[in-house]
Amino acid sequence: MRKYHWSVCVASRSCHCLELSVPTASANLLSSLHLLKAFFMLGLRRLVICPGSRSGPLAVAAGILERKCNLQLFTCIDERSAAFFALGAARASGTAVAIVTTSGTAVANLLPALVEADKSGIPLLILTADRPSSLKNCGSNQTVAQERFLTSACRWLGHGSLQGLSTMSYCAINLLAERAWVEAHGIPSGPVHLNLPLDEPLHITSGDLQKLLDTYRFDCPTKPKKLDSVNIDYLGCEQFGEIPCFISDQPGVIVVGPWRGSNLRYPAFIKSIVRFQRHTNWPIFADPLSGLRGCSELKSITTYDLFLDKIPVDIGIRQILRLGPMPASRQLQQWIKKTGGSQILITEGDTRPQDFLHLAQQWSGGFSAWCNCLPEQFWNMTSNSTSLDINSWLQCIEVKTQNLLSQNLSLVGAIREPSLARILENLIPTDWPIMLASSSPVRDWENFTQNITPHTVEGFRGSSGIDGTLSLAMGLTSIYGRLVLISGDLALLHDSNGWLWQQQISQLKGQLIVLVIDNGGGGIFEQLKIRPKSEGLRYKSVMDFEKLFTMPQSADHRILAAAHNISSYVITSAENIKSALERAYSQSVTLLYVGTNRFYDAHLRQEIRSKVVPIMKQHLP
Ligand SMILES: Cc1ncc(C[n+]2csc(CCOP(=O)(O)OP(=O)(O)O)c2C)c(N)n1
Ligand SMILES: [Mg+2]
Repeated sequence: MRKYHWSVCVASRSCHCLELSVPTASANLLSSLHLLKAFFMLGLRRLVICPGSRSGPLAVAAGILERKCNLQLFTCIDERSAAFFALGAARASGTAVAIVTTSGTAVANLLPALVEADKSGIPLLILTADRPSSLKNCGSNQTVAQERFLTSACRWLGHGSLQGLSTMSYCAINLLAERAWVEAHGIPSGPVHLNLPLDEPLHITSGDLQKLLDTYRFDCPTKPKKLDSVNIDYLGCEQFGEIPCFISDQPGVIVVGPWRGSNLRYPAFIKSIVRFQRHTNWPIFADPLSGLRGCSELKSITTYDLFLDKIPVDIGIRQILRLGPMPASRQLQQWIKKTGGSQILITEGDTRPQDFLHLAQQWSGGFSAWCNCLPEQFWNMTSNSTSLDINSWLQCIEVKTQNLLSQNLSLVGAIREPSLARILENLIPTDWPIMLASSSPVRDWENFTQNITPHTVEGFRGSSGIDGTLSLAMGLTSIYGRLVLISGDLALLHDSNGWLWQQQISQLKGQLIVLVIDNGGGGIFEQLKIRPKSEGLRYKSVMDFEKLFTMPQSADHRILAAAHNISSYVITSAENIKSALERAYSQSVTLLYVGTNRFYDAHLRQEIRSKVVPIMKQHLP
């Protein structure tokens, strides 16, 4: 076989340098190295490798960049978990994390995390190795239509030369990398898939690798190259069309959903909302994932899900400013629908339709930009006094409902799920970010917390899957350094492979506390209307609710954790929570196990809702 003169080609920046050359293992490695280096120059700092032979050149190239340029390299045998981990890390860092996989079903396993990344606007870079076109569609092993698997979730699909990456010029590789990076960090950000055919021979000998390492020139940039087309910190008024405006100084309300913008723009968002509320006196209904709860400069209403269905339809609200996606609360959704009025929905650059109620005029240029673009006369207008009255009235209900919660959610004795949210909120230090798994943990936090502490609260509700929970938490921990995950038993079990990350998190000196609420299956389903009213045998003949919905599992979370060398503590009463947390603060990855009764806790939630009724009667406007 003809030897490939890689050293000559490395020096050359010609677009034709490598065309028509015979592929060799060295050429595959050099092309892979060039591609990853191009991403590194654009700002890539973290990469997850899943094992495979076809992706070998990319893996070796990543290993070289780890040694030479401090690329942070993670490894994972399970592609689904790898993608969720990368998603968590990308969410916390605000920059794309790359995932390298081999061909075949490895690629299909990435889809769940990409669906979430797409919906919640988180950048990811998927690099999948494939066979060259000569081996496609002819029965070759592990060769599938992987270039199309991720289509529905990706901002952009690109590919290397169908003859193999090594046949591409460095110039073409640079262009491919730039395009992928720009598309992933566009507005909204999201996943990008590069399918990369690699021809054989794939694997360089250790002797050739040594030669390459001796001669290859590394220039690791400390600052990423700035691309004009990646402009994630600024949204302007112009490119999103006419600015919608409220027509008068009528009373309104601000509804804030989970934050889906760039991390860099968040401080400006907060400033704008403080300014807007001070000016209008409109009340704010803030989702826990909005980051606004506990913010001392804002007065948020947080118990809305408990009382909105009990207030009169017309309380004088004539307009609604909706920021970002709809909060999880069903009562709030119903209330917005009934209230109608003039509604403006502002997203942070996401132009995809977000108003499933079909009531709002959507503008996608970002809230800060919207405030800055509002006409002077809006800011000169004095606030409508009715707004102040409505706000004070709602604040009064908020205080009364919070008092009711304090009276009814015991902080001692047997642990009840709604109380747990309130206890944890007060015990977890504010420098420990919290991730709430989908299902009851996120809803209990929304409804039953006191919201006087400014925690960073994460949740992945783009598609509200219970999959990938533990891997997402591990990914967040890799950036934040510490995290408390609050998860249901099924959600944790769904992603039990996520425990495999503990070794790498420990090496990073990261700390993760996983608090699992084991209520013997999907407690959320207890709220379904189809749930038989009693557990009596009578209903068994109608329907086996446990078998069809809640699906309790017999696996023991503590034994699973122990198999991964993770210590666990069983919390048996509310008084134990503090000491269990304190023990966990000094460890790397810990499981705290809380057993609850989903049947009783579903009743407790209902009971609290019914106790809100008299409060509302006393405080009708
Ligand atoms: C991937 C995925 N599969 C199924 C569902 C539907 N689902 C929503 S909540 C839930 C049960 C969650 O149970 P658990 O984690 O124990 O939390 P709990 O409801 O008990 O609070 C299921 C299966 C989902 N959201 N995502
Ligand atoms: Mg459960």
